[in-house]
Amino acid sequence: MTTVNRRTFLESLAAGSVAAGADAREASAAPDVQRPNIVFIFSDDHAQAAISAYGSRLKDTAPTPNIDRIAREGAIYERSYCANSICGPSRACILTGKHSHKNGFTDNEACVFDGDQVTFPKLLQKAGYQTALVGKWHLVSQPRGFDYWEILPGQGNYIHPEFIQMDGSTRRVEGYCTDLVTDKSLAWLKGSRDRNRPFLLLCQHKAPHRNWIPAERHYDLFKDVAIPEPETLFDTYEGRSSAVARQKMSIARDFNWGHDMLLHGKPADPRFSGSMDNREYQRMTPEQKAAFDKAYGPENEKLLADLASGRMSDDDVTRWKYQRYMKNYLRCVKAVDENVGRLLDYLDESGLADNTVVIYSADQGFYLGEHGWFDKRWIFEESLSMPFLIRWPGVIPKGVRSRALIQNIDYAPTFLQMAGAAVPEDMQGHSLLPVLKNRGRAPAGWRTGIYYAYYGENTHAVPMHDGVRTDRYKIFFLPNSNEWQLFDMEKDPKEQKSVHADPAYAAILADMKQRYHALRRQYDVNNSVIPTQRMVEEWWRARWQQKLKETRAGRDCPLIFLGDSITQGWEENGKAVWEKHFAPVQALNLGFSGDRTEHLLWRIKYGGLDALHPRAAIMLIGTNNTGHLQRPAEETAAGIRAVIGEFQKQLPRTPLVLLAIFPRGEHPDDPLRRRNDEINDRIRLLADGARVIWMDLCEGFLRPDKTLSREIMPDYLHLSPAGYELWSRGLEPLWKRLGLDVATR
Ligand code: SGN
Ligand code: CA
Repeated sequence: MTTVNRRTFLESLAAGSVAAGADAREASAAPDVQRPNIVFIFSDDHAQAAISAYGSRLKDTAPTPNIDRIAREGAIYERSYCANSICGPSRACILTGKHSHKNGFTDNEACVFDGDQVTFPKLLQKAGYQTALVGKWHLVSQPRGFDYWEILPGQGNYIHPEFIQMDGSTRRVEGYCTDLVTDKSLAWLKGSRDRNRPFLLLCQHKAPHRNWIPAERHYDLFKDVAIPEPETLFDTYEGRSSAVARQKMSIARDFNWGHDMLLHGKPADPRFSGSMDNREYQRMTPEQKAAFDKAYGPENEKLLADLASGRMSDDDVTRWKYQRYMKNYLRCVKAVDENVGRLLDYLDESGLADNTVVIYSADQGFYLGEHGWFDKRWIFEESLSMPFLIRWPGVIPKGVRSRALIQNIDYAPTFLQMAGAAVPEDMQGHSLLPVLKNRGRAPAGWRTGIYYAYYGENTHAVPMHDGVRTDRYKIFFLPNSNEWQLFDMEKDPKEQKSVHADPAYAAILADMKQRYHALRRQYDVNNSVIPTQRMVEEWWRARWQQKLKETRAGRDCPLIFLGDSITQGWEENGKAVWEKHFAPVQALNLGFSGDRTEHLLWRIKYGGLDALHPRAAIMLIGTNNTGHLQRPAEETAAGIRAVIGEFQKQLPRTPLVLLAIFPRGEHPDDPLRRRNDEINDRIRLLADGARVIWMDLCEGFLRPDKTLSREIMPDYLHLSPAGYELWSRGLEPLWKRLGLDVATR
């Protein structure tokens, strides 16, 4: 066993020799190595612009001296980005060092973090670190890899929050969340931990997350101050995809009277919407409520009077909302900053500071009125960016400002390398050590672009998109509308105009598309295999909820049909045939128009199908992978393989009838028809004749010369009533085999 003292350990880090592999394992096995402690202070929705060290328009109004101290005594990263700009996904990226499609936590609405995965806390624990987690977690499953944890349930509360304990019980604690998370972190630091071993502490605040409830001591902060507005508060959304205008995160349109604006009662003015109350107020004691009302009451009264007088224009109302929002947000930040100070002070007093790496970060950025928005999700700069400030005495010199492109998937490998532990090969991020020890300058060979993917949610109606940010440009793709967007960040830092169609940018566009595809290849992104929902589309969400209700009712349903619009069409052109053959056996139609393999995959994963105990399922999927985005056959075939895998996971005893994708296009040499043929050639191999039964009905729809007729497929894709009759007949041989009592002709 080698013994390494702190100096040699740091020197070896600086020389880059402590990395993955034998050295690292040896080092981590040594009990007396002075490996650094890691204190990771992590807040929720804290935008770079609300940290004064970043130097934004708010820096003088709302300084953050304690957070800034980390930058002053260490480094601040200006090009620090997340991989997916929402809570759970960002946290999963951090824990695993992998993009969302690899760690499986793509969205906040359905995903549960798979705790069996390799995470950096588990590996640090194995390497001898004591590990602790306090505060917001938001990954649904219980934390693993921690010697001690105490977490907020879900989003948690600001006022007298509950904490879930390691034994699964929940305890309500009196006080203000940001203070309590720090109290508990300090208690652990001061408590019974082994002083001879290094530690990892994740101190994770709820603040400054919506609905922005300050600590009582900060109610009057910024009272008579006008918070500077961003230039784009009244963005008109011209020059960009129409999806940018359609989101529901607008200060003007989407704030609740109670929940966000902290007023009581119901708004009489139509420019205030949303009926959600301020539930944090309801958690307060009578004394706290009185203090709250005393602080906010007069301003509220004035607003009501001004609204009633008719004096306020729409823009005045938006400005008022902006001020109310920002003051509360910045008050929450103030408490975070004070609590960062408390932790830093303790590190000083206890003598731990010298050998402790301190990082301040947040799960994503946030819109502080830019584009007229609150919230995040978009690849635009304010929410793509994450704060990243780091202090590491002896390794990082003071006052470094870095413009290297870094990302949250880098944190896990960085922490592992700091601890001298091996970095698993399948982690997709890169250790930041070579950047940290190079005064923040990107060393040769460092990445020149980051990959980003947001998978779409119902909340705030931001559609799925993915893209790449390089030093100068940003490109992204919106699959729902099949649109590219391109921004020149140097000429248009506020991202006001997409130049994707500007001939002057043709070469840049081509280059950025190439980078986009290259990074997707590098990270192994095949959207056909990534479970994806379409909640942003209202009709899809309504159909999903309706079908989920039917499934959950657990009715006797021997037969289900899984697919896209061709399957959904049993409710339209196929209705007569369905009524005759399938309605009598209580079959269930789970066809969703426009679905691709990734959507069906998501529906099977989260659809509760096991409640139905079906005797068989008939699946037709894939033609939209071909039609919408001309995906390569092998990607779609992999998607179908994934769907089958998920189906078998959910319904291990139900045979799945896999239909060859129906022909499309009038002629046999139609490129999309040929693409489908190619997919069929691949997927027929997935059948085993028992659990997966292959059925190719294609010939039945074709004329002898292999052309399609308009009588069968009026648009050469969807079936006519006669087409559904043919489909039903084609299935007839199955019924006996599957023991189903479907009426035949
Ligand atoms: C809640 C908020 C949203 C926010 C999401 C995700 N609504 O749903 O505004 O985008 O959390 O936030 S609220 O009515 O509950 O305030 S995240 O930080 O967890 O990603
Ligand atoms: Ca968040």
